[in-house]
Amino acid sequence: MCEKCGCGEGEGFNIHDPHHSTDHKSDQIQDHDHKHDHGHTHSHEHPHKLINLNVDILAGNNITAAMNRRFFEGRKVLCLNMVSSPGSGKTTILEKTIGHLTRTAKIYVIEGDQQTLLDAERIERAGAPAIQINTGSGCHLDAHMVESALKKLEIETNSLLFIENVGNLVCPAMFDLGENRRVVVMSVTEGEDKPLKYPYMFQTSHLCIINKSDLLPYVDFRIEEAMKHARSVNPDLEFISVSAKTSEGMNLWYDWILSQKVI
Ligand SMILES: Nc1nc2c(ncn2[C@@H]2O[C@H](COP(=O)(O)OP(=O)(O)O)[C@@H](O)[C@H]2O)c(=O)[nH]1
Ligand SMILES: [Mg+2]
Repeated sequence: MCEKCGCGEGEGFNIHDPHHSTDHKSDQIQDHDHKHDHGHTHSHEHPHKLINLNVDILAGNNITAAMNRRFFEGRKVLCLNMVSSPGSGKTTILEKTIGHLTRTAKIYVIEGDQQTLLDAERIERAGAPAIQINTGSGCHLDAHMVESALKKLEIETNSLLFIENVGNLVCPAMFDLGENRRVVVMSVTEGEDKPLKYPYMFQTSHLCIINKSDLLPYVDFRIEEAMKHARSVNPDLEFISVSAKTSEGMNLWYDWILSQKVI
């Protein structure tokens, strides 16, 4: 996890508003100061130092996440953090969801990727305002990045905010963004063992969407087996099986969103 790969040490990140795409100088925010003039060498450092640093980073993240959560409460915004491995269908699900729910609630999206504006552009084409955060070499969004994006989005009350996290089943599990619910998307092409291999993501999620059900005839994926594995790490996890391509099951997802009591 993050204390091993060092991703929590805070890279600079870029935040883009596709509405102002002519602004080629898009705001660049350095989220952590990285001075290393400790005045001593590192040769005798105790390995505990690495662990302490990560505790501090997560504590700082949690404070900002709590502020984000208060912001959502104050505006009656339902914030859903969508997490998955790359390519499981998060953006496709969001495109369909925007098309279906946009008359019911105002919808906003914060997109997280290491590079490119591609997903934010897809979301804007689907009809929702989007802010793209590029994390550079970073492998997750953190609460501070979301706080920065919120300042740009000007979210109305009683609305719906989706955060599409960086595609990664490991590090995003560690970072509370202040969301109301975490939704993990797995697709039937990824293998039914993923909840066992990446348990933290499934432990910290409220809903598991199993996507690409249209491909079930072509892959060795047993939905019941995947659900059994996921329940073994999180007995409270809810499940919805969908095909974002054919829209099969998508009504259950829309109903689930509207049943969440925040909006
Ligand atoms: N067959 C099938 N393909 C899908 C489905 N959902 C997404 N895809 C495809 O999977 C690929 C990755 O989708 P994308 O939404 O970009 O995934 P993300 O990386 O999680 O945002 C794209 O080629 C999509 O068209 C689905 O339900 N069925
Ligand atoms: Mg995407």
